[in-house]
Amino acid sequence: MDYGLLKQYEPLYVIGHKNPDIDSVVSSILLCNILKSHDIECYPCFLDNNYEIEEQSKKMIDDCASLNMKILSSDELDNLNFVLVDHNDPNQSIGLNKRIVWGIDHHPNSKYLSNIYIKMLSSCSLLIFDYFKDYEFSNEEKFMIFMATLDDTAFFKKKKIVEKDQDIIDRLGFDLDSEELFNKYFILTDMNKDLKDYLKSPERKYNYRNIEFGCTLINTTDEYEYLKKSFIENINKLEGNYLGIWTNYSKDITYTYFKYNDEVIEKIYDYIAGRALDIIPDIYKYIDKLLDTI
Ligand SMILES: [Mn+2]
Repeated sequence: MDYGLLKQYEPLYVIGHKNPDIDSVVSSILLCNILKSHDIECYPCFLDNNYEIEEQSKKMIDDCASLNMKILSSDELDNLNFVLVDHNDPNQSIGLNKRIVWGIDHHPNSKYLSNIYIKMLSSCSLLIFDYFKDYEFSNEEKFMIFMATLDDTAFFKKKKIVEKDQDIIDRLGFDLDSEELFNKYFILTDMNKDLKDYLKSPERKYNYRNIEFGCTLINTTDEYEYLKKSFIENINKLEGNYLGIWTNYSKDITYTYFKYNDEVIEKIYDYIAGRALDIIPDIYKYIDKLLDTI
């Protein structure tokens, strides 16, 4: 890490993605703590719109971190120097053509930026913990990382990802019952709400090789399995491309429906699949195949 180079761009504004989750929040706090320990002026920040923290993350943040984010207004972004955490597509935060000095992320590469360090670990917080080996993380910081990793891995239920990172997670030193924490914090999707409303306002938007698609996640149980059919029908009716993800936590199965050019492709994972680390890479591969065979 070239701290001298980063110092030339201070003050740095460290920012996660829109609709931030605990991983975006914790990653920006941690990275600022680390950079400050190298005498670099920096601030964890949010934008003044679309930075409402997700409900489940809010509960978890309350129990592990103190929020002290700088709020930036959308019209002052052009003159600031940014560091991105927990995303590598600037469309998911400050927009294109801003001054992005560096970044660290655990999502598949959107290929918008070349100066972002990307490695596909369970959470960006965990990646920061593993990457900055010369920094002495406090117990509070380690607990924040543990909580962010719990959230990003559906409380370690995304087994494929977690197994790969088990050694790093163990180094945090928390031997807590993840099932108990799942029951305490995990919020299933409210199925009393109209599914169409969830689809109409996708929580995340992707743009890969000029193919744009919104994405909605439904986290539910056997009780609402009967609604899956209408979920798929509604995806069919949407305009444009779309990725619908339906996870059944009674059976630990994830169903994905990718609508592209008026066709819906179903892919079923016989485990709880992670959006960032299992599903999106498969979608990107699918898009690559489509575009490269034309
Ligand atoms: Mn994350």
